[in-house]
Amino acid sequence: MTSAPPKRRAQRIARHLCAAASPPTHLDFTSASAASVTASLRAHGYCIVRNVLSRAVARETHAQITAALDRDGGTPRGRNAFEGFATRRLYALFRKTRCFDALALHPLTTGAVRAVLGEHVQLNSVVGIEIGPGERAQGLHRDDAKYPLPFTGVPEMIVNSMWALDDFTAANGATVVVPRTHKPHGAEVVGEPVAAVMGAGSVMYYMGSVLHGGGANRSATCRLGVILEYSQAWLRPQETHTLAVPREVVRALPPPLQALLGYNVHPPFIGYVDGRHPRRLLEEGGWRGGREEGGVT
Ligand SMILES: O=C(O)CCC(=O)C(=O)O
Repeated sequence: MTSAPPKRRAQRIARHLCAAASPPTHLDFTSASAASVTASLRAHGYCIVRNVLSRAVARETHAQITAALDRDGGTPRGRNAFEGFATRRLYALFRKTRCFDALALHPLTTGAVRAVLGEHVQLNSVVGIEIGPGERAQGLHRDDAKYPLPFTGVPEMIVNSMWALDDFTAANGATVVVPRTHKPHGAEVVGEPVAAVMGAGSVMYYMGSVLHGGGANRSATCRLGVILEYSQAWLRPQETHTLAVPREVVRALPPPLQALLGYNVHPPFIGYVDGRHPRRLLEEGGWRGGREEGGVT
């Protein structure tokens, strides 16, 4: 038996060492932590955490999102190839259902999001996505490309999470992601796309700068998932939650969720309303209350 030429052997060993040192792309919820998700996100641009929700909770959540999609005559399909002509999208999700209130504050998510983006974050887009049979693959894109900012020299602005409420398979439209196309790697690194195959109740976290897209649905059934996209609180969010979700609904939500929905101030004063902290709008008589010194209160 002849051994491989030294250069090829060295390359093989380097690849092996690299893989051994690299954090796993897939974690189990029972052993995952915000730190392990963050390490995987930084290394690969994405990370799948299995079984964040039990099958029973995933089923119940699926039923509630589907009910919201079907309400009021039903949500129409997409208007363009990006939304998907065979896809239904549930926008203004926090006006239409309460089933993601606690999940938006899940400590695994908020821990990883804040580790990447910093303390001051908000919900950017929140969308239920039901990809129907026959849907074509969505174009690969970067979530942060919606902002007219250069790829380099700007910090990571978005961390997204895709909550699978059906089993995601390569046939039914599992999200497709291209590993290691996130910052600081950049456009020059073109890897092989992989399908984010995962069971219902699992979550894929992914950087706003990683290439990805909804997969083609070649199966006979729909694929339902919900994206909770978080961003730096200094950005204008994709959906204007302060208008999409009525104030009387927001008043009943936990304060950390109110903050994620836009009732926050990014230091020193981005987001004030008439010079006051926007959470004052949610307080009984708060708007007319005293005017504290030293910042937006
Ligand atoms: O539905 C998916 O799997 C991903 C959708 C997506 O990336 C988007 O609509 O921006």
